[in-house]
Amino acid sequence: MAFSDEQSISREELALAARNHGMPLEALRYDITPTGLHYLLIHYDIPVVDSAAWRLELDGSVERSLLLSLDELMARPAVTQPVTMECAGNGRARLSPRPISQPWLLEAVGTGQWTGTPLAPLLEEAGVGGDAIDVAFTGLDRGVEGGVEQDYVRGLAVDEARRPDVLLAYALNGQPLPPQHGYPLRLLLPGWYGMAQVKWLRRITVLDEPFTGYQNVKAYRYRRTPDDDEGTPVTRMACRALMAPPGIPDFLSRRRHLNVGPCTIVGKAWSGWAPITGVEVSADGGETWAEAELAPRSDGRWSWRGWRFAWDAEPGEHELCCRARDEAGNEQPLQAQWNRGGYANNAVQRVAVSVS
Ligand SMILES: Nc1nc2c(c(=O)[nH]1)N[C@H]1C(S)=C(S)[C@@H](COP(=O)(O)O)O[C@H]1N2
Ligand SMILES: [Mo]
Repeated sequence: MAFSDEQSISREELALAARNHGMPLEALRYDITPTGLHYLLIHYDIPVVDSAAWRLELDGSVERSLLLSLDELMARPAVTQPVTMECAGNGRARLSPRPISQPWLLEAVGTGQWTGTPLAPLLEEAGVGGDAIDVAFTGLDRGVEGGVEQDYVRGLAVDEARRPDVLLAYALNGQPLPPQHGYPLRLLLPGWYGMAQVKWLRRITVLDEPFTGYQNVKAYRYRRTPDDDEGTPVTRMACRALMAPPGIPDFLSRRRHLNVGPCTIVGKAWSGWAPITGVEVSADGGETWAEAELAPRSDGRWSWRGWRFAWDAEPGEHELCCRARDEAGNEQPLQAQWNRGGYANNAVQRVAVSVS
């Protein structure tokens, strides 16, 4: 992994950032992110898929392999659930030195209304062997990464793959998956960072040995020191709150301008580890904090939770911050914690506002 100590980003990073757009933070006002506003992350190219010819293979350490068409998958029991998804690299561009990769600031998140069929009954039908350890999910996309030519493949522990809320999703917000979100089928693993949610799925292989593919063993590991080569796997989403920046932006700097007086700050909060228990807001750069009001929990466990905060904006310069905590006792740090891949930087959001 290459690094940069510079603030300015390279042309390569700009090219990645233009392909893989974020969710504009004003879209935090929607409970369900409109499809075109959901963030995007695509390692290689978006495959063009003929759904009539496409099949999903389920094979490996099973009693009987399955070969399923899209119609057959759609004829199975369907579940629709709102799921918040975040890229593990969200916040990467705020680290120093900065890992050279997709340079996300804060916007690599979205909540889709996903429809699909549960994976567990399919694994049951195939008859997963008693010595199964991992399940590999292979996409149709192929590229070169870290000098290694590869299909996009992720491995997952078989017990995690059998969770009842894991879906093979074929629709987003009531429409067939758009090409960029994985048409015709993707894995949906609620609570985990995006890399696990394999798009353009073509094959599911049950393994009786640990999966050792690039995306699990080389990429997506927390390596906290320069000489830690093994690291630990990146899995669930760290807790985070984000606010929709209040007021109006300056075109270039994005600095916010706000009128004096009462202002309602709104945002969303989520954690892949445990339900959100609170969000705090600071109007003085993190010196003092006050509790925000959480919206009723109505959308199920895997959707972000709304929150609001009544602020009386006084004239002057302010730095607004928000931070979330969850039932497992996780709380967002004030300072970023560095790791080599630039994953899971959930340091608090800071929004500079001029009030007049
Ligand atoms: N086949 C495949 N699946 C993939 C990827 C990919 O490049 N290829 N990117 C992953 C990453 S890193 C993320 S963050 C999510 C992004 O999903 P979205 O673009 O639908 O938001 O997809 C994941 N699934
Ligand atoms: Mo990602």
